[in-house]
Amino acid sequence: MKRPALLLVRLATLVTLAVLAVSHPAARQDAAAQAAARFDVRDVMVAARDGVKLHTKIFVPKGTREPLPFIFLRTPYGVNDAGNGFARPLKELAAEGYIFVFQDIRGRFKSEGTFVMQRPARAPGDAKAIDEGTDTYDTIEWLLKNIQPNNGRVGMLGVSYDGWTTAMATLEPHPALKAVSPQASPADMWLGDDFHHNGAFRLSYGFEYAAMMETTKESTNFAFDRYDTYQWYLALGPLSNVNAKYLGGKIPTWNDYVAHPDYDAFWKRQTLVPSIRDVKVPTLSVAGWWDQEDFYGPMRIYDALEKFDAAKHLSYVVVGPWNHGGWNGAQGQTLGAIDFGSATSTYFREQVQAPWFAYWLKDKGQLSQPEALTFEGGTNQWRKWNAWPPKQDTTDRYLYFHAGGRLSFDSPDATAADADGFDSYVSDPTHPVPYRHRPIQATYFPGGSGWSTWLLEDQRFVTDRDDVLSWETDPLDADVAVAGEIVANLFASTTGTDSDWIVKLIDVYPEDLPSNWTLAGWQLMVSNEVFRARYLKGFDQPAPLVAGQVTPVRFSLHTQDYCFRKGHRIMVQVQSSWFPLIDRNPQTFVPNIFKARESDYRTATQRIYRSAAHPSHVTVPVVKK
Ligand code: PG9
Repeated sequence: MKRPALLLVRLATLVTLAVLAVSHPAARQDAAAQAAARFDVRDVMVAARDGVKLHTKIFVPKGTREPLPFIFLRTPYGVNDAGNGFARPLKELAAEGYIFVFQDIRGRFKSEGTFVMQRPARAPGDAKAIDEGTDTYDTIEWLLKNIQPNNGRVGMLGVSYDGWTTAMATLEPHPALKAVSPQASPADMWLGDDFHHNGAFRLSYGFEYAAMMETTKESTNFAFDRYDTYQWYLALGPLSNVNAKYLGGKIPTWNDYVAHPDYDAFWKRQTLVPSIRDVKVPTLSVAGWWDQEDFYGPMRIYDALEKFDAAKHLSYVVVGPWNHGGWNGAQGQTLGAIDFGSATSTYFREQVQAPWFAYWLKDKGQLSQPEALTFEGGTNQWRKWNAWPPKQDTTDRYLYFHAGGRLSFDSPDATAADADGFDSYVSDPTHPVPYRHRPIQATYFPGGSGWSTWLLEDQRFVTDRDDVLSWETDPLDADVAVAGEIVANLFASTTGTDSDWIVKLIDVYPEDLPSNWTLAGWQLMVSNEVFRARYLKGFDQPAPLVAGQVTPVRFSLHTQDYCFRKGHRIMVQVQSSWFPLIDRNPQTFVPNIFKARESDYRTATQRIYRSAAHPSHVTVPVVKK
């Protein structure tokens, strides 16, 4: 049954798009007028090889005589307001002098053709097929011939979807593509980016994004009938109600989630990782430590490129204290409640991104980019590494769980108090743990949403719940800096036959913090991840768990560069729901959770073992002094 209040309305999307930094209408007009004064603007339809025409906006600096390179962005979010980006985030690049080109990708806004969510790369040797790479190639070919004066070189950059179109352009690149910066680009939508993490479905994002992108050719936000979407998603019941009540089978991406619950050929074809077979274009990968959408992707792309980069040295990575696309924000000194001590975004745009493109596209300056440039939270400083994760500079240490909520580097057999061996909680799918404090506004709620900074929220809002376990160290008597991959190693059991395990590594600020009382006792998530246990045998082999059996569950909490300061504590939390970020696990094995019935959702008693035989712990790469 359709409820009238749930009509879909058209709203300007608030998706992080590099070119849409100025959002107030008056400011937008101003920015457009300024752009018109500085550039000759052309709106053209560029034909791709199959005849489909792509809407393209071109900005040539007025009075240009010297041949300039192109900076090219391709987006599904609409290029009409593209000129706004010259105020920021493209300010530094505009000051350097480029011809800017913005294009609506196939099937979106004013471009012809059919939109396919992350259209897979064409198969090797399939010369007749098209993909985002061929559309880019064809456009570059057209630009070189038709837009003057150009110097024959092209650079590409973009955040998220636009980062992904950038990465796709490098698989079979046009020879004129001389430098790229894919930023927060997803790499694998099932393993770790927007739609799933380790097989756990990212319900709120997966639903809202698919509806936004595929309801109309432009962006249309789903209209919830309530402000707190936690309630809406809980009232939704099983996932089969999405099509039955709201989407009516009309949103292709939702239908793909339902048809492909496991890591099958569909998702394996969509990931771009296996298509990375060389570093063909100098690449600056960019990511944010607190990216609420795509952190896995940029790091995975960097890893994949590194396999081919030993001799070439064309691939670099930068990771800062940012959320999704945060390096395009005004200053980047603060994120949520946390102050990182300096204008990290300005620094990136002025000192890293602008010199990167000037070097490759204009032969200007020296390339002083370190292999990996990462921001160490806690001490709030940029660090340079000759590999990421660092290979020789760290030692793996193990933070073990103990009785009484204690966490320490001592293994459990050292303490008699660990004899009882486990901590336990009841996970109830009718009362899931919220992933951020309620009310949980829609992801792109036009009146502002906590979505963009939820990863930095104070975790005290769930610490006292009976279904969240916490272990914490004593106050540290010296700084503990970690740099590299953090790994959760649980020994867990459930009375159910399927389960989600969520592990969070947390920096607990001191209670006594006269320098900033608002942060006293703050529990800041440093790393986190979820694992859907039906995939313990393999992501393409879902299998029931044996109820009551102690099972090792090991998964990456990703890399970090973070210093837990003296006087702070380190905390680990474990829970089995994170709602509605992640859909509820029925806790009863069913072949396809998208088709589960309400009666499949059952309460389960969870145990996390912390005995000598089953020493649950988190591995942290501690920086050598
Ligand atoms: N995170 C968004 C996205 C990228 C690619 C596919 C689906 C979603 C974005 O911000 O563009």
